[in-house]
Amino acid sequence: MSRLIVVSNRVNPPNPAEGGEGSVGGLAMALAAALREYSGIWFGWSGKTIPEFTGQLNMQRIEGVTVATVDLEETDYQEYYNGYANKTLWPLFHYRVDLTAYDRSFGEGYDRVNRRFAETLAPLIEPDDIVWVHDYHLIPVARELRRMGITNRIGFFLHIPWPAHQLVVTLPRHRQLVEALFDYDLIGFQTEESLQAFEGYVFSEVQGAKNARGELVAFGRRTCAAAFPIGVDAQDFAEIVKSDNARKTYDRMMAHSVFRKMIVGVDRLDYSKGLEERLIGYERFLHDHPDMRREVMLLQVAPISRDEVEAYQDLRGRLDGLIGRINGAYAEMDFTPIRYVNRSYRRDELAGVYRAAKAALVTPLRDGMNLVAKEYVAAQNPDDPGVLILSRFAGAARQMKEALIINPNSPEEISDALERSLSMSQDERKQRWEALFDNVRREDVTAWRDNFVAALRGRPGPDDEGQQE
Ligand code: GDG
Repeated sequence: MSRLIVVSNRVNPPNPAEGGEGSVGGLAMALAAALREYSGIWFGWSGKTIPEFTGQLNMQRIEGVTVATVDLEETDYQEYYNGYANKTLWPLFHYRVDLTAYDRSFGEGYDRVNRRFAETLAPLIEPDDIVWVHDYHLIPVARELRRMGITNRIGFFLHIPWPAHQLVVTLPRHRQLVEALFDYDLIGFQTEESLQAFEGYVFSEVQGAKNARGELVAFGRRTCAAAFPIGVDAQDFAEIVKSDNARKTYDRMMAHSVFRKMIVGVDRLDYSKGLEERLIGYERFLHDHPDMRREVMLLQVAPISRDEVEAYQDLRGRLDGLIGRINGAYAEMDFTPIRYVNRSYRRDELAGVYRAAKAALVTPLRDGMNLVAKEYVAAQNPDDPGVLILSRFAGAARQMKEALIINPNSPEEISDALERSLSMSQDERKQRWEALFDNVRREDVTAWRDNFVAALRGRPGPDDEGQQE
C-alpha cells in the first residue's frame, strides 16, 4: 500500500507520559493515528528558529511515527506564522475583518515559507505516496510541489471555516490563494456551509463551474471539494476516562463541588472561542437567578495561545478584567463563581473534569468544528450525563443537534440554557446524550481520516486518462 505523507505546520506526536497528548490540540492525536495505520512520514516545522534557513531535515521516530522537521528563520516565523497565518488568515476566516492585517510582507513571507517547506519535502516523496496537507498555514504547498514536477495525489484539509465570499475578497491576493487550492486533487472542509462558501467564490469570482463528475473547474484545472467533518477518538476517550488519573481528577472535582454543580469551559485562549460572551452570559445567569447562585460554579480552562500576537494579549487583559469584575460582584467568603486557569492539563485530567461537569459551555463565535464539544460528550457517564450547551456557529452544531444550541452573542440565550441544563430531568439528559454520543462515536476521527484518504486515493492520478481537460 502507498505511504501517507502528512504535512502540517507543527508536528506533535502524542506523548504517553503526558496523558497521550503532544500539545494542546486534538489534531495531533488524529494525525499520529493516521500515520501509524498507513505508515508514512509526518512533516512540518520543528517549532525552532535559526539565524539562516538551511533546509536541513531532522528525522526521528516517535511513537511509531516517522517525523521529519525543519527549522525556520526568525523572519519566516514573524511573517509566515505570526503574520500571514495568525494575523491575516485566522482572523479573516473567523469573520474578524477588524483584526485582520493586510501587510504585503506577511504574504511574501507566507509564500517563501511554503516554497521552503515544499523544497525540503519534495526529496522525501516517492512515486506511490499520497500527500495530505493540513490547514491554512500551508495552502500553497501543492502549487510549489507541482512546480517541482511532483505529480502524486495531494489532498488538503482546512480545519477552520471557509468564510463568505465578501470576506475572502478583502484579501489583496485572494485569487492567488484560491488558485493555489486548485493544485490539490482533493480539498476537504469541515462543513457543507464552508464547502458552499468556497464554491460560491469559485462560481462568482473566477467564473468556475462544476462538471458532470461533480468536480470544480477553474483556472484551467479541476479539483474535487467536499465536506469531511472531523471527529474525536471517542473510543480512546471513553478509555481515558476510566484511567487512574481521570478518576482521581474526577474525585477531586466532585469533592470540591459537593454542594455545587460545576459548569466547564475548555478552550485555547482565542477570540474566536467566544470567551467574553460566555462570561457575560454566565454573569447574566448569576444576576437573573439569585436562588441558583450558590448552586453553581464555572471552571474555565484557557491555556495561553499565540501570545506574541497583540489581539491575543488584548483579549487576555479583557478576560482578566471581566473575571475580576464578576468574581468581585458575586463571590462570597467561601465561594468563587469563576475558577479561571491559564494552563493546560493532561488529556486524562481533562477527561475527569469533563465527566464531573453537569454542563459544558462551548460558545465560539466561529469555529471550524470544535473538538471540545465532542470530547465532553465522549467523557460522560451514560447513566447520569451532563448537558452540552453549544454555539450555532461551531461546525459541530451541524451534527450535534441534541445539544442546547445557542447564539453566543446573546447573554440571555446563554443564561436561559444554563438554567435549563441545570434543571433538566435525568431522562431528558440521557435521551439527548444518547443521540449525541451515537453521532460522536459514528463520525469519529477514524471515519474522518478514512473517508478523506479513500476519497484522495480515488482521485484520478497523473497516468489516468482524462486528467487534463
Ligand atoms: C482547530 C479548529 C477544529 C484544550 N485545552 C487543553 C487541551 N485542549 C484541547 C482540547 C481539544 C483541542 O485542544 C482544541 O480543539 P478545538 O477543536 O476545540 O479547537 P482548535 O484548537 O481551535 O482547533 C477547530 C480543530 O482544529 C480540529 O479540526 O475542531 O474548529 O479551530 O482537543 O481537548 N488539551 C489538553 N490540555 C488542555 O488544557 N491536554
